[in-house]
Amino acid sequence: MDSSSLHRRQSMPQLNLDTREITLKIVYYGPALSGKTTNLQQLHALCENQSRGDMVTLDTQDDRTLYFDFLPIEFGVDGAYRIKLKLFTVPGQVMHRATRRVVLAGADAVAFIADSQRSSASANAYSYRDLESNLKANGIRIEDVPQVVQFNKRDLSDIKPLEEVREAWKGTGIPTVPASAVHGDGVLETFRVLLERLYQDLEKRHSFSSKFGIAESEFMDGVMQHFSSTAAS
Ligand SMILES: Nc1nc2c(ncn2[C@@H]2O[C@H](COP(=O)(O)OP(=O)(O)OP(=O)(O)O)[C@@H](O)[C@H]2O)c(=O)[nH]1
Ligand SMILES: [Mg+2]
Repeated sequence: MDSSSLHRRQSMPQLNLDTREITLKIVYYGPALSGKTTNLQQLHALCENQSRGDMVTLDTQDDRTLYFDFLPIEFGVDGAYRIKLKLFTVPGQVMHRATRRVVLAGADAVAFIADSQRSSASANAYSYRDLESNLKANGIRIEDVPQVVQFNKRDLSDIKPLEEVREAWKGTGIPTVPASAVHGDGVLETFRVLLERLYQDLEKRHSFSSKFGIAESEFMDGVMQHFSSTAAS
């Protein structure tokens, strides 16, 4: 592969002007047991019924993802266009590297779910390097992908202080969001921050607002209105 192809994103987001359909693939990546599946389950619970499809989980053993989870979300905005979001999780266990690469292919944005516990620092770092090398194998530079880093499991003890987390990521320009996904905290915020990044990327690469006539605030409101901030009981 020549270096110029590395500078381009391998696959384009599906922006169909004729049908006015926007299909975006979002992948939740991170080390084993960091809470990726939990994030998708919570988003499923927070999304209104008529916009969400069934969450598909393929496949599990002792609650560990073996292949991936998939959550489709789809809705129209102002009767003018449709947004289809395809949310995936990768399996975090080290041995599933090849599966992660396949699931990652064509991702328009990545939410990296880190485990805040101090004991997980090296697993987080390993997984982020694994993300970088899997993107590279797909012809994509990690700095070209819209990202958010979630520091999950803030409810546990012996976690990295947020100042330390923020300091460590400051230089990258990638936003960090604290979360306790199992309690639903920070899940929607992570998703929102990632979508903002994704919109800005679409704007930069595809002049999104002039093609589709959608400003960032309209896009964000259009998406977020389909989610409630607390899960219905
Ligand atoms: N205490 C605590 N536990 C959490 C939190 N989020 C997830 N968990 C738990 O952590 C375990 C693993 O969560 P999963 O969502 O299955 O993790 P995963 O990242 O999908 O793991 P793999 O599929 O193996 O990659 C489960 O028992 C969750 O309930 C959290 O914020 N706090
Ligand atoms: Mg999982």
